[in-house]
Amino acid sequence: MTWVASVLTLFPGMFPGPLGASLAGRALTEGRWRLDAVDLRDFATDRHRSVDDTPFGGGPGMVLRADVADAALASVADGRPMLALTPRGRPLTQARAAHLAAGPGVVLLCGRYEGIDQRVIEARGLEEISIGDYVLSGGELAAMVLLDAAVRLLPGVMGAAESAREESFAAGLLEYPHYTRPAHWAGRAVPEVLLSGNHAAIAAWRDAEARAVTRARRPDLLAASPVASRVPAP
Ligand code: 9D3
Repeated sequence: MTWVASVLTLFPGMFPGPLGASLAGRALTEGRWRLDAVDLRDFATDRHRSVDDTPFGGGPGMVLRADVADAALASVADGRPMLALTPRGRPLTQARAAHLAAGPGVVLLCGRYEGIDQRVIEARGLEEISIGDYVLSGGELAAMVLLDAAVRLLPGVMGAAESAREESFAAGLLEYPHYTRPAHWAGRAVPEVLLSGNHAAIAAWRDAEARAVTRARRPDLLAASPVASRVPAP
């Protein structure tokens, strides 16, 4: 019943790390989810406790051994979805995070080295997930990103008002710009419409700003979203 995340890693000391602070950390303290960091090295079998080896076929770097990863996965497998954080995975999406949050939890295998032996990925049916097109030094920070995205969606973690507002924003536009006091700062004024008290005008201005920033920065979102591409009423 409690949502459980098991993270298989060579650096269990990295967890909970930043997840221990803020929203996810409070939820962890409140028992809304559990985090279980598992040391891959505990599943090594030789006297040097090796977890990696050189790639068959040659090439740079080292590969996480299938037998070690498999034994670690077997130690936690209980029907939860099993994912591997790797740079060659499908990009993480809000929809995937929401789907995982709706289930019993996750088992996350963190990549390190050049990669993970393909046979354990196939044998365990691991779903490979990336968090974007940039190079990290391992899967641990990516696992934390995935967990943060999922845990905030667990029942009782976000406030109800916040959740509802977010659902209405799932439409797929970037947000309009925000302003607070002071109304004048460093020679810069807040856009006048925001001080007008005219709520219809404010809503129209925010909508136009959201479309403009989305068109400039993320035209892909405009193309994908039915709401985003709708022409506003005159
Ligand atoms: C040139 C070969 N590199 C692939 C891009 C090798 C390589 C680099 C970095 C292999 C592993 C890693 C470590 N990265 C991750 O484990 C990782 C990751 C990432 O680097 N970017 C985005 N998402 C992720 S999820 C795991």
